Amino acid sequence: MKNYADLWTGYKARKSAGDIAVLKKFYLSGGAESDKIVINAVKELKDGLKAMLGIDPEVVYGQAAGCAPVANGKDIQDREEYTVSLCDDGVRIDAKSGSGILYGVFDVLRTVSCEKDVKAVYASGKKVRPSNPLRMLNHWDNMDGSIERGYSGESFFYVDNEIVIDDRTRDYARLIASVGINAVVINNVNVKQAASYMITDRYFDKLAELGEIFAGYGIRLFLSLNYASTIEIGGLDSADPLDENVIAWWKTKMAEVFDRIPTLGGFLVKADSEGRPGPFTYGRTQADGANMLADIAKEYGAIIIWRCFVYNCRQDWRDRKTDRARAGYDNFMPMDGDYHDNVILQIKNGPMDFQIREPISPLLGGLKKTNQMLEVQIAQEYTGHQIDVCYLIPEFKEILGFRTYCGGDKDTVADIISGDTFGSRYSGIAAVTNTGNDFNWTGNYLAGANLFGFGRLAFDTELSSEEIAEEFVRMTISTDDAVVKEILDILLPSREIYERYTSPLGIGWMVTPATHYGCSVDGYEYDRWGTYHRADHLGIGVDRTDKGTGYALLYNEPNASTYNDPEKCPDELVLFFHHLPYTHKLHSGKTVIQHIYDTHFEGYAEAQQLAEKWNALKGKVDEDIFENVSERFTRQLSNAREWCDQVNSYFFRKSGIPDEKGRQIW
Ligand code: GCV
Repeated sequence: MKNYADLWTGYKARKSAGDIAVLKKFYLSGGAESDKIVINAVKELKDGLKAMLGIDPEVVYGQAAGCAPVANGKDIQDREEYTVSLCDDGVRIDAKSGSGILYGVFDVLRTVSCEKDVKAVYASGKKVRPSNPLRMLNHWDNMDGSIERGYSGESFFYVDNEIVIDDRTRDYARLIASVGINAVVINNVNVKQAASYMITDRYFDKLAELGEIFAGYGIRLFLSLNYASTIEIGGLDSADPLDENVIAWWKTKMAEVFDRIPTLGGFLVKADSEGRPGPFTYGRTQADGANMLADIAKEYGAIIIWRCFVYNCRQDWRDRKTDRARAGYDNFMPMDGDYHDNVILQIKNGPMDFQIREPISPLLGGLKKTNQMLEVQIAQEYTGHQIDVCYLIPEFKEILGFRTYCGGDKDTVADIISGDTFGSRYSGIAAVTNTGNDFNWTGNYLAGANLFGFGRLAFDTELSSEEIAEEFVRMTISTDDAVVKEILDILLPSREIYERYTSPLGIGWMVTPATHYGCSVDGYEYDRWGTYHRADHLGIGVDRTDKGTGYALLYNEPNASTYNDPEKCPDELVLFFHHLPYTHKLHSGKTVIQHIYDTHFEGYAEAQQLAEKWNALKGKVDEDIFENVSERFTRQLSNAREWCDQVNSYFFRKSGIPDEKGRQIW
């Protein structure tokens, strides 16, 4: 008996939709029969179809006789794309690599699992090209087994500073490959203690084994790197990127690392951030640091992913000039074009830090000559700790759809990170993951929708939030139409509901310091982290206009003018950009203070409705799932009530303005 759930790779018995005879034979072309990814793909196909429909398909490699391919070789430009089509006596999957075959197989299994009509779905050939080259999960797992910002148990990669490889590891690779993930960083970006020794003989054998397991599912292994390894494990007294001894040390080290872990794709680096070491210590730029490592890694076909989350975390709260939101842009933009071609800048969104609502980082659409990827967070650090239901895919869709006006037709964030806008060699999207060793992997079973959804969206940014949520529900909870509808009605509005009962109008941050769960309006107000709401008895918000920190002007036009003007700025971001009186009228027609009251009362009431909806599903979904989510809802409601009452009371007491509707404020 496994001590973890199979989630969407559980493959329970399914009703056959339409004529399924075609599933008895598969023609695979593109990957070699002996390729371990193809071997895994075929096993998955056979296991999945057997469990769902009782079919044991025959698998034929190469061209099917009398069955013309829908897409020819020329059309298949990317090695991971695939085409699934039908022929007289079977299904064919055409690809250029084992990964393409694997993704095609998972496409078919998803179709069957969602009880869709196979013949209808693939009648005219379904060709899918991944939207993004890199589709990555970043684990913030520590080697002692803890997880920074983890809300679903301990790490399944580490126990007591040792790497664990077991059935769960293999099933994790299957699970994430099935939604299209092709890269994974297995250790926290805050690389300390034992993790600094990942690049030593102590861990090479296990890492090599892990890398092979992932490679069998088309996933490349990456490690977070301690920038000051030369000092911490190398015995040098410097980590200056221009120092010859430092460079020589890294040359020897990387030769050893790539020899011992041949599948390693490269490194993720958090430098000069929140106490982590970096090139600034030596008066060098971020580009100096990244390029030094990248030049050495290049020989091994590896890449350096360098985070842009560099800011002053020791700010004086009295200082109104320094603006944390600007920091990424100010630190990285001046060197656009200087980063070498195997460096990728990983840009956290938002520009502050994964709040429920922030504008898009101005580096996206600012940088034009640099490989870049977007970083989002499915670990619900500021969005409810996987206690509160918060389906994040609608937020990610907004980010991806944002027009940066960086020039040309292809100017959305999705265009940029796909590599299309600037013809980048490397690009993509990473999520700080929400997994742990809890039975259901993600703490709240419904948080699995974010893991599933991130992968699906990263693979195909055209998919809608609704489609993704529906696939998740059908594949993991129920295929009953009525149940599916109820759960979609919980998931789809959950992000906006969470936003309504927490921080208003883009201001963010009113969270309990350190844990980041629960309300504490002034928790960070007089602290060093650069995260302020600046509320007084007259108004609230941070002036980031040309008269304030100037942040709004970092955007391309017309975004800069829109954000700079409170009359044009979208309501949901207005306090991010402006300090406004409580009596300021929003586009909605409400005043700021009335908006605060209304949204908080509504958000709490809506959270109660979500819980009621879930409770009505008792007996209609698996008992374990029901109990898990039900228990979380109990905690969500008490959290939502605190947020509602504390925020409303705080602003009533500051402003002295009563609620127009006379509801109870404490
Ligand atoms: C991994 C925030 C989090 C930290 C995290 C950091 C980062 O500050 O609170 O836990 O550290 O972001 O993204 O590096």
